Amino acid sequence: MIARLLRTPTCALAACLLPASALLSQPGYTPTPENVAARTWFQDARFGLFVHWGVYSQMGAGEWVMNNRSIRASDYERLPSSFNPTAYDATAWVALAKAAGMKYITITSKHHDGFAMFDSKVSDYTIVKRTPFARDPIRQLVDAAGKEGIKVFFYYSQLDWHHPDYFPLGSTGRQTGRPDGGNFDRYLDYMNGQLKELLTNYGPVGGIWFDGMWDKPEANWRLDETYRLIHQLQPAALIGSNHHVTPIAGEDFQMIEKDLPGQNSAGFNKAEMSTLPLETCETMNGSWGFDITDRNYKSSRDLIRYLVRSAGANANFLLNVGPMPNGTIQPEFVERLRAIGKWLEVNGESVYGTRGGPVSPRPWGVTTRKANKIYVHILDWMDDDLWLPLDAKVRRATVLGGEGIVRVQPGKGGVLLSGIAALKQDDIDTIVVLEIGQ
Ligand code: FHN
Repeated sequence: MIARLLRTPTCALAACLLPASALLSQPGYTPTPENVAARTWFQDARFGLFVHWGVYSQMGAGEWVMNNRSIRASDYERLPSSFNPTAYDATAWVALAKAAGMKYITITSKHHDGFAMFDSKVSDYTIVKRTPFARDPIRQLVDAAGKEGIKVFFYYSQLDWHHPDYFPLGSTGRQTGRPDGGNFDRYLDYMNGQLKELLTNYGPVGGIWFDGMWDKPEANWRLDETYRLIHQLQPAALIGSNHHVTPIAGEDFQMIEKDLPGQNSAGFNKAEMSTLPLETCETMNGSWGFDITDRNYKSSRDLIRYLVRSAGANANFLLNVGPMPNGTIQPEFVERLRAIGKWLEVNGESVYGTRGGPVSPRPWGVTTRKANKIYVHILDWMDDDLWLPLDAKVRRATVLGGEGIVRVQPGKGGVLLSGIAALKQDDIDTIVVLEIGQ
């Protein structure tokens, strides 16, 4: 936990230091009808795959290895020459995401190390030009995902530990040996050039998942220009930025990292939850990028319950894998993804297409809602009775994916569910479905 906080940038700093120019970016932004439709699709999707993959994967020490081991940019540039993921199979990645019940994939197109995992023509620091692999894995992923109806979002790091014009330096990447100088506006022109490529050359894009503004919160990131560019090229592409502050005009969804909405166990999720679509992201062990020593795997049970609690908080869950340098996803992750998919095959109607339910998240569990059904997810409850502060007429109560009789007694300001102990389907989630009506 402490290591995580030490390694995690002081994102909370951003909350008080973003310049007015950033906070007012794309002032007066009104989402187009296609963007509004994309937001609804995104909320209905509820579950996505996060992929952190880059030349850093070869080091087996996570995606921050360049910073954490103070690797000079000129030395780090040796890494691409040995990156040759011969076992990379985009079709297999997409099939695994589908088997997990995921509806979209968010992949790192460029992380903080500045290395483009796509065929960028505005840079010579790319997977096509610098590696023996010499192909565009993101093109392959987009093509495979398109065949299966899976949307692809691009993670893009505004923070860049390699580019000489990313200057003045921010709070990280200070030991990379870059010249003491550079033109930040020229860097932003380069960044916008790459974003134009991503939004022009890869078909319909689910959205752009920005990260890294927290590195230089006081800088003028010219966000209005970048957000306008994205929305002009693809109005339906959703913009989100992991800046850990209240969403800025022009953004279409709000992400939270390693916490459920409204919580702040990670120490940097201090921003108020907005009314934008929400998404929380989490790792399956403790690392985003491949870490060969990190065996701190979360159980399938805990990951499913995190998905349920996310949906109960009206948020999507973006669950991460860090593929190995050969292009395969480690078996511990595959096992968990398949287990989640199996659970969703039976219980998915209580997650997909739902919104947060009328009873706010509680220690015992959460509720989700879709049409005239309220799904009561009983996660941690030992009593036989459960009182729900619910202003609705319950016409019928059943158990999703199981038998058992649920007794429902209306009361003042709510309903009492009884007979819960006998309903226990498994130790993951007992879901009582309340059909409500006049
Ligand atoms: O520094 C990044 C980190 O490497 C990773 O990409 C996460 C994913 O949410 N975001 C930043 C840390 O907040």
